[in-house]
Parts: sequence; C-alpha cells; structure tokens
Amino acid sequence: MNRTRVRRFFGITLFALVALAATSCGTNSTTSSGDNPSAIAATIHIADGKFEPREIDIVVGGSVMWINDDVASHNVKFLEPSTFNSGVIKPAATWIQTFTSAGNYDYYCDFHNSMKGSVVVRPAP
Ligand SMILES: [Cu+2]
Repeated sequence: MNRTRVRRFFGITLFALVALAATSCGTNSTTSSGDNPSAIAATIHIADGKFEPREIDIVVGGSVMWINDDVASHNVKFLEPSTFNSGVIKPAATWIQTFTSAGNYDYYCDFHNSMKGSVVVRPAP
C-alpha cells in the first residue's frame, strides 16, 4: 500500500465506524411495541371512500382497528349488533371494536352508502 491508499483505507474505516455507531444508537428507541394488552387482530384502513380490506377474518376475542387515512370523516356502523357504532371517525382518528362471539358482521358508513365491509369472526381453534 502506498501512502494515498493507506489514507483512503483509514478514511473508509473511520466512516464505517461512525455509521455503525449511528445505527446502533438509533435502534434503542424502537422497542415499545408490546405494551398494549389488547392485541389488534386486524387493521382496516379507510381511504378514498373505501374500507381496505373490505372483508377480514379474525378469531373470537380479537379486536379490529379502523384507521381513517381519508381526508373526509367516516363512521363504522354494524347492522347487528347496532351497539357496534363508532360515531364520527375524523381524518387521522382510529376506532377499535372487540368481537367476543363468532359470526359474520356486516357494517357500512352512514355518510357514504357505497362504503361497506364485513368482519368474519371464527371460533377459537
Ligand atoms: Cu364514509
């Protein structure tokens, strides 16, 4: 190795060490995902006037979270039971419903008749 190569080698090594130190420091702050006791079995995004995915499958006892990614307000209203009713979900807001009995649950958005979805709740295996 001549002098320039040696200098370049140390330069690269130093850069790699700094990069490594930066990444290992960054991982310390992302370890807070297990502190919610009620696990979310499925997530439904509301976007472009649609529930996505439109139909989901969960197991009894699971909770579903709706996230309004749209610019408009929406709601999630079940035909049966009628007590499963989110009220207004504003943009960026979320709503969670837990399902304790197996069955097919159809829902819609009061404000937009074309918005429909269903939750299929299967018995525990
Ligand atoms: Cu809607």
